[in-house]
Amino acid sequence: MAEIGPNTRLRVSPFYNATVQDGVTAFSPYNAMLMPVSYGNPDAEYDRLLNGVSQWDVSVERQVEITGPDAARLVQLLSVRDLSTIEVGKGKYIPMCDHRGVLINDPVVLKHGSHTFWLSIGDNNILMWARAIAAERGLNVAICEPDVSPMAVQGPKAEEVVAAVFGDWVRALRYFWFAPAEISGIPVIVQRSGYSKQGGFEIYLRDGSRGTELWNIVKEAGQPWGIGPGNPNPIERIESGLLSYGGDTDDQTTPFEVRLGKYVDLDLDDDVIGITALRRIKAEGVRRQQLGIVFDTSERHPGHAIWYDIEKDGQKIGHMTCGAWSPRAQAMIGFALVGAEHRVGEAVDVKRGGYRDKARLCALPFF
Ligand code: THG
Repeated sequence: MAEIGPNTRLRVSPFYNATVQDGVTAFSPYNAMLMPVSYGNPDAEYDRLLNGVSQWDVSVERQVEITGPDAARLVQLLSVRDLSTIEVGKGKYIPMCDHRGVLINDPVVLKHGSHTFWLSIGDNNILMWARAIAAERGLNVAICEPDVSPMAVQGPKAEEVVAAVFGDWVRALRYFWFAPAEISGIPVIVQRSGYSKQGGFEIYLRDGSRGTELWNIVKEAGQPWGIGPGNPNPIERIESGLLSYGGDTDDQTTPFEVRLGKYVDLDLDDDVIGITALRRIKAEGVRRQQLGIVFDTSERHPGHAIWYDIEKDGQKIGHMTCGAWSPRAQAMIGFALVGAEHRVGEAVDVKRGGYRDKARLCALPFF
């Protein structure tokens, strides 16, 4: 088997050595880094996330730091969600669009002060985008990628572990709120957040030279609750209806098509990038929608759906953008990106390689 490993164009996570020590078996490229995606035991990794606690290297969630007198202005120009009421110390999930209203990222924004923000980004170059927009609009800001690397601690026992490391004050943190902290002199930000619906925290490491230390502190503290390594879980996130930008979206996808319409504020100023396009799209009618899809057979298929065609009565109506065997549903499930005229309950076919599987459209989330 050929190898791909860290090099000058594939940056190393501060937790890389720790994840290798913990038996990582597969990576996926993301923001020019390697994200661990398996430790070789998918059933245990899923079980830990649902019933215990799981530790993830998500340093690929890079931060774009925007500071300066026009920082708040720039962040609002980049986001189609209204940020006028966001408080210092709180995060918010914000769709970002290009001038066509097409989704280009769905970061979590963290407001550190009236002139300091981080965009915690998905897989796309927002550093370059933010700098270009700032320059074109003549804004007084500084933009950089700081030395910050998130680690997620997710699952019903995550709070016990994070409280054991940082103290009981973390129990009072509300959803998406964050605070600076330190452990053994390692500077971090602790936030109640994360890419799962099982609860938990993200610990943003602020000194990349201390990744192994931080990883081992959390691992040690989590032993009483059976902590183990994991990653943004492909099964749980489908069951929970969490969007994967770039996985479930293409170069035409608007926020309306993928259930992010509730985070779009159409009465924002016209200079917010994408907002005039989104108003027009909304008025003309949205073409596609994201629904769930569940296979009729309870047979467990290997592999993942990669934009399999979905047909109804022999006509192509869209794509299955992701899929997994769900232990909770005891069925193959996934997301369907189909024409807006289709309805929950409709019977469809999925063309999977040489096979044709019978399936049904359903509501999201599954759980
Ligand atoms: N955490 C942080 N940064 C991130 C991610 C993260 N950057 C990249 C990627 N993940 C961005 N994508 C998401 C997708 C979903 C959520 C967060 C980031 C999320 N969504 C909730 C939901 O859809 O129910 C809550 C949204 C809300 O109510 O505001 O949490 O995981 N730091």
